[in-house]
Amino acid sequence: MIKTTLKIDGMMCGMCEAHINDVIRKVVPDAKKVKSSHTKGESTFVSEQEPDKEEIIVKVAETGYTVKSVITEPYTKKFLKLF
Ligand SMILES: [Cu+2]
Repeated sequence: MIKTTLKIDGMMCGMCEAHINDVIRKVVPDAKKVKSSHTKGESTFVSEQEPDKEEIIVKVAETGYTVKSVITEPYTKKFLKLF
């Protein structure tokens, strides 16, 4: 699993967040935990494969926003062990 963090310019409200989430789901059909925050200027999601960064940047730009950076990192579920 890969966690992707997008730094995005131009999100102003919840509608913008929804637009970005829609773009992410279209470009990365298996994306899970899709979340966007206009206050942080950031979107995150988790997917099985490394996403196509170029396509995300292009599609987000077509929607009217600017991707400033794309960061991917291994996603590991955190387990809380109770004994
Ligand atoms: Cu908005």
